[in-house]
Amino acid sequence: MTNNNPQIGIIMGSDSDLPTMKDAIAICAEFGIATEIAIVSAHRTPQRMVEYAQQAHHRGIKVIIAGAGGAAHLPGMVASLTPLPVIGVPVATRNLQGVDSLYSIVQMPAGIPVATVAIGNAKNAGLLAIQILASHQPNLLQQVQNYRQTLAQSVMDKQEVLDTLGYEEYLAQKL
Ligand code: RP5
Repeated sequence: MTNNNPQIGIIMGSDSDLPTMKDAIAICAEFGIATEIAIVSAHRTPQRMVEYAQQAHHRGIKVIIAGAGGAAHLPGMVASLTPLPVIGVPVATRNLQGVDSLYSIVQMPAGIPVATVAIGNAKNAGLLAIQILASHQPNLLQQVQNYRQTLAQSVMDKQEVLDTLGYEEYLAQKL
């Protein structure tokens, strides 16, 4: 699935990462940002990974979001091959719950950074990519400000309900 003139590349090591990575795709769509989505495995398709990373900026991609689980070499290897900023998403794993993915992605050597989000938090990866684009796109910057206002408003709405119901009834309604 690829939109016209994508600015954000969203890649993942396996289709099994898609249930996690869909949150990055969705938030980019919410902001009207065109994305390019691809399965690129560091281990199963290493040559494809090299080509993707080396060519992305030539196609107009500005930020790459890379999700992977387990050994999770994809974000770091892509970062080593592209001048673009790379955001890594550690995907949760069955045996080690994604701690393995997190440690693998976050522990980059000096000189080749990967901005790593929390385990499974592809939405934040999407938001960070949007904010990187927004730093030089005033309209997008305003959208980010608006988004933050909706977050703040949702907290105030909850406070109002909490004040009205009291905590016990509030909890009962959430169950
Ligand atoms: C990694 O191995 C992928 O990113 C995925 O998280 C994990 C398991 O892949 P599958 O065996 O489900 O294809 O490379």
